[in-house]
Amino acid sequence: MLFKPSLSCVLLICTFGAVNAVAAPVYLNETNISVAVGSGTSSGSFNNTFAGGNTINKVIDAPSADAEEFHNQSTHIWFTADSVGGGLELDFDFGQEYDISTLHFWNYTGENFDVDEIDFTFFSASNTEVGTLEVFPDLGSSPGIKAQDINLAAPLNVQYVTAFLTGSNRQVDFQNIGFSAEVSDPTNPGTDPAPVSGPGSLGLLGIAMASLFGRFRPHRKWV
Ligand SMILES: [Ca+2]
Ligand SMILES: [Ca+2]
Repeated sequence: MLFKPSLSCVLLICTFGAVNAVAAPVYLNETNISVAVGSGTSSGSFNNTFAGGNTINKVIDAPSADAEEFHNQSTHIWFTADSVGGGLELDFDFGQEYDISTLHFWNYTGENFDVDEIDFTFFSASNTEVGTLEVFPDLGSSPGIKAQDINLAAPLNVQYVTAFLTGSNRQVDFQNIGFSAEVSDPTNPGTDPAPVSGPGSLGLLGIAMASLFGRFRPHRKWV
């Protein structure tokens, strides 16, 4: 027996596919976001950070979350605050709203220079503050520095991120900051749990399947 699924059934299955197609996190780096030194940066010195024509873009130049970097003047950022509590502010613009899931941080390998704390502030596309987080990263791996992956309980719908990096001894030295994130669902106000890949989309599939099989129920003839 041949069954013809209804149009609504086909549409629902397509919707399920589309919802899940946008669910894969992407790695954000210099190809899809921008970064600048923020005005909240304390008085201090950038040492050799910008020597040889280097720019702050080297904080987002890792080609992937798994990339390895070696510590040299072309790869790292080194800031020394004038006083304890001072630090470096970085302002990220994602270009559109994302739901961040993971922070990737390539720290310096020794306690005398590494980053000890990162204070994040998150903003929506309308530049409204939507949350803050404190992160205390580990020392970087040695000799090749690979990222520590930190699950970030960031708010949804984030376009702008401010990161304030400090060292307990005024030294702030690291290689890269990266984020893995999904493009936000434009219909989600940003205050609800993440809507993708969950019971909601499975529910749509369930409705579709019910619609499909509902059409195949044999017609019983009551006599
Ligand atoms: Ca770098
Ligand atoms: Ca330190």
